[in-house]
Amino acid sequence: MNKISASLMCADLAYLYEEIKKLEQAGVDWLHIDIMDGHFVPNFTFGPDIVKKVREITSLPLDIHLMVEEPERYIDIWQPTSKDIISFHIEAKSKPEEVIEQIKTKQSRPALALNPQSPIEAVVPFLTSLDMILLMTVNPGFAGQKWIPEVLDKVGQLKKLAQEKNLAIDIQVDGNIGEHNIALLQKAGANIFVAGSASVFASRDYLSNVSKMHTWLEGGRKKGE
Ligand code: S6P
Ligand code: MG
Repeated sequence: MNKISASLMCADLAYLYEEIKKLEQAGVDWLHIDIMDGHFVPNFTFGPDIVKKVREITSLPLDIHLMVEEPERYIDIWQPTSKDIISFHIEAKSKPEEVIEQIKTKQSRPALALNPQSPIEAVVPFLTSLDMILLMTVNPGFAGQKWIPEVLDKVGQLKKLAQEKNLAIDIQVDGNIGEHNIALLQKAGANIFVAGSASVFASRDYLSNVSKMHTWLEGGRKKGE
């Protein structure tokens, strides 16, 4: 099932509560929260305390994207729910199998993220233990970049692999998702779309922007379906 995960990095952060309520009313499926450490990527965004607060004020699933070295240091800082998903990068310094177990121990859902230049082969050994693979369509760190179309092939490769192995794994794409690429990415096999400056946050009318996204997706989907 297609899902829209609205990237809070693109919201008006001075009004985070109101923004989250508007996103709920607009019918987004998940809230995407980028956590950066200034090492793995050259930027900072949200930290675990914000995640704790957001967890208190919404029942939407949280889609936590850790762009950090040593992700194991950050997973126990808040209490996720079983609907939440936590992605960490295969390129980060960590032992992926241990981090996956740590996330499962928190009763949450583990995912691995892959930078545009990293090959799909890097995540293959972990596929059966994961709920989702996040394929970056921009170099991580900043919103508002141009997508890297070569990632389209990787989406196709991953979808094929998942089908061959009979795995019902979600494929998420993150970075400059919009009208220009969403149908292509969906056709290649992606089903979770991180929505940022080129879609949900393209204007202040989130309700209309979410409806537009549904019309861009093949087969569409009305709010509430
Ligand atoms: C980028 C980050 C993303 C952005 C997302 C939305 O490092 O992982 O989640 O927030 O890409 O922004 P945009 O403008 O690319 O759609
Ligand atoms: Mg992200």
